[in-house]
Amino acid sequence: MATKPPKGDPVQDAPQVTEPKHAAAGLLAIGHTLRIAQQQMGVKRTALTLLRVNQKDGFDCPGCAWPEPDHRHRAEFCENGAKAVAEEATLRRVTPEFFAARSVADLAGRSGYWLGQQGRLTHPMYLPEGGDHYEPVTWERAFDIIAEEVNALGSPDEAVFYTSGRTSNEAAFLYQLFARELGTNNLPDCSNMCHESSGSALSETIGIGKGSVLLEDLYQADLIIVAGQNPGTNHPRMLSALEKAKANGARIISVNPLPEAGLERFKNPQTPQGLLQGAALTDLFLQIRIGGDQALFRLINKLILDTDGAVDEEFVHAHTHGFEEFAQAARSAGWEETLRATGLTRKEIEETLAMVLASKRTVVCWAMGLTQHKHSVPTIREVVNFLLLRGNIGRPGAGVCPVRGHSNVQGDRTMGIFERPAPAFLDALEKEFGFAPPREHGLDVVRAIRALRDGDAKVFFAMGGNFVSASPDTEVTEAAMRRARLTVHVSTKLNRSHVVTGARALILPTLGRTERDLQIGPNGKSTAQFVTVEDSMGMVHASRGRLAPAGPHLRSEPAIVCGLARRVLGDDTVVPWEEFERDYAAIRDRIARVVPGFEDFNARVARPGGFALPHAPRDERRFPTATGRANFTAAPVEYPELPEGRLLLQTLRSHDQYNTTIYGLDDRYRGITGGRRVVLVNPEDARALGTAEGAYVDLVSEWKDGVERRAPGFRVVVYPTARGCAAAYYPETNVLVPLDATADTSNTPASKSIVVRLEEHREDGAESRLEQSAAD
Ligand SMILES: Nc1nc2c(c(=O)[nH]1)N[C@H]1C(S)=C(S)[C@@H](COP(=O)(O)OP(=O)(O)OC[C@H]3O[C@@H](n4cnc5c(=O)[nH]c(N)nc54)[C@H](O)[C@@H]3O)O[C@H]1N2
Ligand SMILES: Nc1nc2c(c(=O)[nH]1)N[C@H]1C(S)=C(S)[C@@H](COP(=O)(O)OP(=O)(O)OC[C@H]3O[C@@H](n4cnc5c(=O)[nH]c(N)nc54)[C@H](O)[C@@H]3O)O[C@H]1N2
Ligand SMILES: [Mo]
Repeated sequence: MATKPPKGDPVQDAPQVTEPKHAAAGLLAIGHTLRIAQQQMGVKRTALTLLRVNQKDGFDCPGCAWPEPDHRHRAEFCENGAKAVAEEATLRRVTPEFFAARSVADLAGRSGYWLGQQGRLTHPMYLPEGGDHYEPVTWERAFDIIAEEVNALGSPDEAVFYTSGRTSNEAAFLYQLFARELGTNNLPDCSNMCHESSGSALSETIGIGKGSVLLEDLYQADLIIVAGQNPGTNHPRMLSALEKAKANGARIISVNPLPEAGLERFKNPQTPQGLLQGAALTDLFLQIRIGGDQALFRLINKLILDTDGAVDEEFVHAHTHGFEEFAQAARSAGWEETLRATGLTRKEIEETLAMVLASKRTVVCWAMGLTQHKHSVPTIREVVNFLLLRGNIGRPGAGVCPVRGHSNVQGDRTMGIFERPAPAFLDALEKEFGFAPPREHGLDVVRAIRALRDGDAKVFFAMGGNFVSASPDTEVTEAAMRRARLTVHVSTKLNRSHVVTGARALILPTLGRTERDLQIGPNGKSTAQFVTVEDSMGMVHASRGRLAPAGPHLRSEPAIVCGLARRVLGDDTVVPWEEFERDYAAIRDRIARVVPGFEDFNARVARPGGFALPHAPRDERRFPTATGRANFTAAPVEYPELPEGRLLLQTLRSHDQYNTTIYGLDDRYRGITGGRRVVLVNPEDARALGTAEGAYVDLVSEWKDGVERRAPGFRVVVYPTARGCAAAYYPETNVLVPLDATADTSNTPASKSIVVRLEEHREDGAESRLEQSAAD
């Protein structure tokens, strides 16, 4: 058994392991956070910046999409929000001299962590065809290059316009407007890899692809089920809301293959007693097998149906469709199969049922643990069935709560960043601007990769994000990008997508949330602009940065889209791009006329705290679906089949990362420090597979195409995860996710259920299967 770390990078690849923690802090864990922030920003900038996060006159935290309470705390941010802010407000810089000193090949050999730690991009940079170094270019020349390539395409559908979820509403609206005036719906976004399954399941069943609860509902709920989510790391401020709900008498069930520290105990750093003891959050922990959630909810639904008086007959009769068919399917759910699929005990499921039946107001929260499987859409539909059965949608304290990731990913969708736009949205766009937007559906993330791979798409443009690292099947994706004629990234920080390029490449540096955005008005005076965002609960509010920009050459995202559109479209445009660039209020006036719920946008967003978007199921129990009612659905139950001697691998986030941005090498709550190449394995599985704590293995994924996908040199960490289930960090493991392994309907990469085998890691590159132990 290999127990020496592989020769990789000694600083990054020698992880240390201690016991996992059982409690997490929500808001600011003071000492730790300030240290990280000060390393990047210095003392004064840290103080100035952090106090503005999520305040009514401040900027929206570039971390997660969790909403702000109406009565904000003076420090309304968490440790991980502070890290996100520090990453952006860092004083480190990536200048033309930096690029002159390092070839693209050199940079491509560095880790994503190293690239991100170099600092903020300061100049537009250009990699000419055949060149080996990026060189500085003017903005005008950069736009010329893009226009040259885009206008040489056989069809606008050979261009792809990706968006990551930090983009403001204003920038997103302009960006989709530009793509559609150019003539394409190729607008893939990070949501395709994230909550697309939630959107697909919810629009079909309740008529709107968004959550139906507000913060107030969580406070009023008497039962909150948190399934497939790790709020202690990814939505720390949610823990304060859960604590408040508990104080009001709510009970909490967490459904997760891993015991996650934040859900066990929460130490609220804002109260002295919280900091000392913390509050237990979870009343019942269901340590489910990966992918077992649909089976779990199906059986609970059957048990509800079997209990006299448990179904809200009045609601079902008045507001739903498809009950009979669903009930018939649910009644055939069996204990045995459910126990096998979930790995739970009969007693645990009976306890769950008792809590469900005792509840009058239930909320279900979920994130990537439910959305990134082959059967994610039917899983989330089953959650909807569960809530509908007891009338838990459209009344206070109850509903669906998909917890979004990126801080404005929900807003970007509302603004029309979608490859399959609704006809009504396109009609409104057409009416407002007077051009005919394309009607055929465009490419999502997975289809965009295929199009680039096959030479059907030739220009790739990204508004933020790190497409190469975030996407599945890294080798396929990288090869696909390298086939492009031109790749362009509007970015704040250096990342791998800048160094795995098409024949020509551009990096366009942009302002972040924390920075002042001045635009020169018609009178020649510069005026401070603000942007708006929508959080996970459909609240829209303003975000104003105050820091001086990272450099004088940075442009705002709206200004970049305007410059690009003017140059690419030339005289072929009916959109007043100059006006939009000068004054973002003019953009909001158009949004107000195109997007329902934004009437009188400028006036309403001027109110501190902003406003809530309408949500028919929540507000009036109206379900704008095809049937005009909330739809029960009756899909067959699915769960992953695991071949002998294999593990089901989920790829997740450590405490020290934001997606592909690595803040540091520790995963504090899970007791892992100093490295990321670890694989968490259940003790009995480790024994059965003939491996042990501290061994080094390769992860090899098995998929029906027979292609070998290997991630070498992972340290085994014996960890209390569910049987048969393993976990390792993304994006290091994206090489293992086959491009074609996606969720039905939503096409989201199934990055939470990859069948892998472990092989002993050999430095000479030879492969050898682990010996199966006698116990097996
Ligand atoms: N600090 C920080 N904050 C973030 C991010 C970040 O990277 N860092 N990313 C942001 C983004 S874009 C997003 S989408 C969110 C992601 O937020 P999460 O969804 O919390 O992120 P993951 O780390 O992917 O965690 C998935 C959770 O689901 C569990 N899980 C995995 N498979 C299953 C399953 O089959 N069933 C059940 N019931 N559970 C399962 C895992 O054990 C884990 O607890 O966070 C956002 N906020
Ligand atoms: N295996 C696996 N793969 C996954 C996931 C998983 O759980 N497992 N999760 C998926 C999910 S949920 C998501 S959301 C995607 C994330 O996919 P992306 O959103 O594409 O990736 P990020 O890492 O969030 O993007 C980071 C980059 O965004 C840029 N950036 C930061 N702030 C700004 C800004 O204000 N403006 C601009 N223009 N650029 C900015 C910086 O240059 C930074 O390097 O990854 C997905 N991929
Ligand atoms: Mo996400």
